[in-house]
Amino acid sequence: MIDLEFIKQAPKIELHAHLNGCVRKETLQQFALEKNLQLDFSCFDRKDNDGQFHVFGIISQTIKTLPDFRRITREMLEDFKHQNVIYLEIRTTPKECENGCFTMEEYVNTILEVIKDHNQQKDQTMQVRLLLSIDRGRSQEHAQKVMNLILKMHKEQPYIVGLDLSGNPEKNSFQDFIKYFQQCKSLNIKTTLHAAVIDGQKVIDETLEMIEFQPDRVGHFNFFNKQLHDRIIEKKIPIELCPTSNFFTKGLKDMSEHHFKDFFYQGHLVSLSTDDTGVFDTDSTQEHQKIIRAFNLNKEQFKQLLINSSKMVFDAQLKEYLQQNINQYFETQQG
Ligand code: 6MZ
Repeated sequence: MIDLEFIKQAPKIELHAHLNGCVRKETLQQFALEKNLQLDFSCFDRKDNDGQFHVFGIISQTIKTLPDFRRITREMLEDFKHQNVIYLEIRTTPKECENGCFTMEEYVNTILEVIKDHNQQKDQTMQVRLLLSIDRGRSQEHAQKVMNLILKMHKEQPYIVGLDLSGNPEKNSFQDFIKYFQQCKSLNIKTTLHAAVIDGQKVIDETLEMIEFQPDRVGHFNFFNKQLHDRIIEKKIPIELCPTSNFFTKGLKDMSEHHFKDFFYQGHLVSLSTDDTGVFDTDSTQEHQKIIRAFNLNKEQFKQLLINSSKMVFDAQLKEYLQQNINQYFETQQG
């Protein structure tokens, strides 16, 4: 049995974490108090899909200014570093202030400044990269603005490494946004898509289209039939699993039902991430612990899982560094 401290100390990789979903609950409550907002935080106790999207409503009403965004980014980095994460990809939907007090570019630059300060510290053990998200629940106009931003920024900002499709899966469809992802592909900008988050025939059809598009990774992949399962393996598209989030979305009774088992043992690349530490009250250690416990993984399998995650990172230059760290940890700790 692998103990919790061994999992905590292990060099971990986090590939699927939404900035605003990772806000600390205390920080959110403090912001609400400072802004005199009377908000009902009880939806934090409901982890189902509806509950999650209520929480995001509260979050977006509460975290509003550039100093707020700066603070939550700083705290997010501290929290992941505290879990011995050595590579973190943050994703966020670019925001702008309704009355023009800041632009989307200023929003992204604020987050990038925190990331740069962090990455460039001497002897920094955790490297952070940024993905921009298109929110499928929002307009084409919004998506186009995100696209313009990534086109403008990705060359001079090497910490921006990809484009994500997220947001409420009931809204719109992949086809509404595919052109942006095709454009990224043609420019060698990495792509990841929230796929098969919820159940239903419409989602199955959409997921098939996503797989045929061949993004660099997909997120969640909660609901699939044999055709989708076999096709994603055939196409070798790695999956960002988020055990706690997936557990609630799928309504599982026990983590041993998690679809980790349908991919990991076949050698298909999967990684374990938090999705939204604030919403799901979790961290990278707990996500790994839950799967290790549920499937009784041994150290060799845990190491394989981390090595597989390192193969999925969007900043390819760091792969070797990450693998060295993982190998070294398991060599020195094997006992
Ligand atoms: C889909 C999700 C999500 O972008 O404001 N988000 N979208 N599925 C999920 N889980 C199953 N968890 C988070 O961070 C918050 C936003 O991330 C997306 C939602 O659009 C949410 O509003 P940012 O930093």
